[in-house]
Amino acid sequence: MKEKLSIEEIHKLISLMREGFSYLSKLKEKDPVGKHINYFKVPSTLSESIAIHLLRRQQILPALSDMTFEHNNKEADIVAKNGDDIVNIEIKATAESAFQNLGKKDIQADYIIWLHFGAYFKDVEQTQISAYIITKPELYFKEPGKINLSKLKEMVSDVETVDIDISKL
Ligand SMILES: [Ca+2]
Repeated sequence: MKEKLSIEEIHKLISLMREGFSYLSKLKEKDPVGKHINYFKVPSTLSESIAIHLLRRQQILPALSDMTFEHNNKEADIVAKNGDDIVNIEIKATAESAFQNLGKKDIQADYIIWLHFGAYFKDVEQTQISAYIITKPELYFKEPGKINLSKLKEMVSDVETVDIDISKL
């Protein structure tokens, strides 16, 4: 099982990410060729750890409040259980370039939780991120493929959005 993060470790990793973004921003401005440097991806350990804390506190998917949540790397990123009831949850994360690959496993999951950080790592004043929750993604997506946030909102008209204040985690 993958190692996951405590709340304290989440905040530490976020502050390292912000340091990294700030350094890369400086390099990007230092010389015109700097613009070709890419920012880091959101580490999946970070997004999955944030998601499991939010699920356990019922800040997202409160309908699953009688279930326990575990990290898993076989069936889905997070598996919720209550007796024989099993719910598979896939976690996606994006920063500003809001592209994601939807795989077969994502489409077949019971839920996708998409954490959108936007400028969160660049802008140290920003405390909020958004969680988009897609119920039964197979109803909306037939084939695996690339997707961005605006396409998601267009295809999943009833996508549920929850604002998350990371500083209150
Ligand atoms: Ca994932």
